[in-house]
Amino acid sequence: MLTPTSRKAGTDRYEIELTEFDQTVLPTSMGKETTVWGYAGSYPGPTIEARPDRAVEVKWINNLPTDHLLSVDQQVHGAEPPAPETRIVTHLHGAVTRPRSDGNPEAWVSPDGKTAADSDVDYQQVKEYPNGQEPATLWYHDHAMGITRLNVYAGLAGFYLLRDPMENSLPSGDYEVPIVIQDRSFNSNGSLFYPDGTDDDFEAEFFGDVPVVNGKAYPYLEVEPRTYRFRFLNGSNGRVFNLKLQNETASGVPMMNQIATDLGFLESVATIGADGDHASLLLSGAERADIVVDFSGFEGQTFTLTNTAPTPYAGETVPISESDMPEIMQIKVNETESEESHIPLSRFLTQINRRYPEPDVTESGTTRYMTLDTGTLEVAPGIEYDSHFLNQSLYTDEEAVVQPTFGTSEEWVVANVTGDSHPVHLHLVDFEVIGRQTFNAEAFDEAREAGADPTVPDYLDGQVTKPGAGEAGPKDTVLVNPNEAAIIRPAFTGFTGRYVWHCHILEHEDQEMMLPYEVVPAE
Ligand SMILES: [Cu+2]
Repeated sequence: MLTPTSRKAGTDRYEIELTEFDQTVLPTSMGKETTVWGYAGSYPGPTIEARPDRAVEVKWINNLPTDHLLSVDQQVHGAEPPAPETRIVTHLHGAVTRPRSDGNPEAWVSPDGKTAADSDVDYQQVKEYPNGQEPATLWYHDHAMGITRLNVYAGLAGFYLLRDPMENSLPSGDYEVPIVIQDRSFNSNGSLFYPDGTDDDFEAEFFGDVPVVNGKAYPYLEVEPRTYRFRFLNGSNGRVFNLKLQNETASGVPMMNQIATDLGFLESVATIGADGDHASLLLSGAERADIVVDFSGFEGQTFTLTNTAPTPYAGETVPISESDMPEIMQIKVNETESEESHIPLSRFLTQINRRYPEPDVTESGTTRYMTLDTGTLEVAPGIEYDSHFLNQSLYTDEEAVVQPTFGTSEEWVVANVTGDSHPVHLHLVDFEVIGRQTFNAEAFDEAREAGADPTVPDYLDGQVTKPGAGEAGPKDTVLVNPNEAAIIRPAFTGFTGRYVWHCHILEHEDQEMMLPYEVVPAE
């Protein structure tokens, strides 16, 4: 946890330096250090603690080397010369901020202070986070145009916990553990491996072969036989996780009790495990799940957090024997007796939800049909790369910028016309997942290729499937599987101005799977 540089007048101020350093990521027994990028000398960055309605200001200081740690593909939009190799802009994922503090991908800065010549949103070094929102597990990570996948992979991510004092009645202190799960690959000397980007195509999406949790490869966590609160975050570039506890020493596993989603608390506990609401915890890139687990009665036993999501993920899981990353981490329960008392979870949820009622928004009546697409992009005369898009548009297409009205909610139907699942993230807002509907992507795409100008609703089929219990809370990221449309209801409150929405597979985002949108004032 990070201590503010100063606290005054209702604001906690921090100065956080981004630097390159060596850290022991691989098991100590291997004796190899890994060069990473981090915040305040740490990968992942230090956890920032904040409370609702008390502002935080962070001066993000780019002291990284001018040469990137990883190979920059200059064919990617935003990374073309003369853009400096090393550029950063920090986005606080899930935060309600003004555009200039949002971490707009164009509002980057280089170590020597260069900024984009013609950015939609001006660069601002000190970012202001008003925290005027429901408590939630936020996280900060880099978002610089065209190199987000490289900057985050190099290590630029950390937790930001927006916490109400009422949460002290949950397991806290040593018994509350933020857990960011990432996948990484390593060269034999211990350095990070990422494809070098000199191929004659974009890096479609990258999956590492080593599970890294909170900056440690193949980790284990020792716990006492009591209740813990785990704040899970999938911080991978492209990997989806489907998580479950498995008992290595005896039979039986504790239930995982989910109390919050990306951006706030559930109305009631979602149970995950055998006979639970969900058999496993599906977590795509950038999604968070706040989970309470009771290890009492499991003294001396060892659990493995297993993963059965294949790569790439397309809506189906595999048997554990076929998983390419079957084990994420181990949890060893020791024999330490300790006192504990915490409020029943259902009572806590009732109380906290009463304290943070849903904000008032008017339904605008606007429904927007969005598509997740693949296609080709001409990177040089006569040279086409395979790429990913939203609404078959480029980031720079001004006509693709939708303009929701401040203070209203809209219905977005996000239809997947590709063969992979995509976690779709909107900046600024939270949304309700209304449900998912079958979408005939192949017929839609054929009609589109034939120039028939098809509309999404004509290819939606059957009932809307409601979200599962673990998804029935405030969200900022939603996974959309192939042959499916996700229906979400974003509420455009907080601030007006320009933000972005994008796929959170970072390689896709760096291609063209990101568009600006603009919240406009009510007439
Ligand atoms: Cu994607």
